[in-house]
Amino acid sequence: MRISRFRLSLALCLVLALATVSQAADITLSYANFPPASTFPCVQMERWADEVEKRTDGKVKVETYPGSTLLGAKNMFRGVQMGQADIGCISTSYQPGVFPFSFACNQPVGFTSATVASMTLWDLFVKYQPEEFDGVKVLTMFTSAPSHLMSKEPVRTLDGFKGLRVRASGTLAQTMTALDASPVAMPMPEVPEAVQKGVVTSLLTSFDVLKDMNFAETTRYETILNFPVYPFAVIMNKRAWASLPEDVKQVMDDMRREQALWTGKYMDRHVANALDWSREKYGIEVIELPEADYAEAHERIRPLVDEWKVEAREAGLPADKIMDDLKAFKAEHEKQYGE
Ligand code: 3IO
Repeated sequence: MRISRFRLSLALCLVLALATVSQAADITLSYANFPPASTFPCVQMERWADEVEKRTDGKVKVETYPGSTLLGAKNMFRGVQMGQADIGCISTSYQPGVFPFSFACNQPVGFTSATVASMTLWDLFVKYQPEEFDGVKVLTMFTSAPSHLMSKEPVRTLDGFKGLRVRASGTLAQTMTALDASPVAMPMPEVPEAVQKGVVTSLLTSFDVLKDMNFAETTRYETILNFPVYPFAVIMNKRAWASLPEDVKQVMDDMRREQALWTGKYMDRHVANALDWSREKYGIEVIELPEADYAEAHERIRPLVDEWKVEAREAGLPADKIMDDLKAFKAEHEKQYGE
């Protein structure tokens, strides 16, 4: 009796030990992100990490570093290329001139949702395999939702933009110059302090940050613009990618388009949530420009597409063809996912 009980517990120990061994991750990857954990680039990061762990049966563990704890906005690309992090998330607008291809989706082309813009960006990337990402492995791409003005003081007319000190990066900064405002470019994590100190009195991006970065408290006047989206890319160190077993690579490759779609859908839902939350908590005012002013604002930013084409051609890209494909993908995705 005593012996068999001893044997039983020994067998149990063995089973448990084996189970523990087979559950322990063989591969640990670090994933760096620049904005706070509450924001959509980090929400999609956690979703990706969880799914990869699940789909590899725990073989891969992803350690996430939100809030610039491993790499910041501006050293993200280089940091990943050098291997300081295995994976990183970049907002392509922070380095004008470095991502001429991705900037196609940063133009005023009339995206009305993050879902359509993200799928368009992804499909364009697959079709063109642009050399701006040659130094890394691209794991997914997505965009923010259309941009609007969030301001400490109400901006009710086109005239109200004159001299407005506004945070905007990439093409969004150019849109503000076109409206005679004074844009200041800076990565998202720097914006709360810049608003607090009065370096800028407003920002131009999608409404998710009203809630996720609590801008609803400081910038209570939101002017509807439907200006361009910001394109993002999730990149991986090439040596880290090459070292992965084939089945793990397959899991990650299979997730690339799906993750773009998941993120776009999450973003569109979340923008609606953030607006409701901000109305309720801080009584924000959502302002519509007079129809003629709204039309003129869009008229004034339209030439930016041609400016992009010049730059894209200088970078060796077939700009007209890319724009034609962008419009075709956009129309296709609007049909599938709605405008
Ligand atoms: C963004 C960037 C970081 C966190 C949340 C965000 N929501 C929209 C954006 C896009 C943007 O303004 C930027 O700087 O990339």
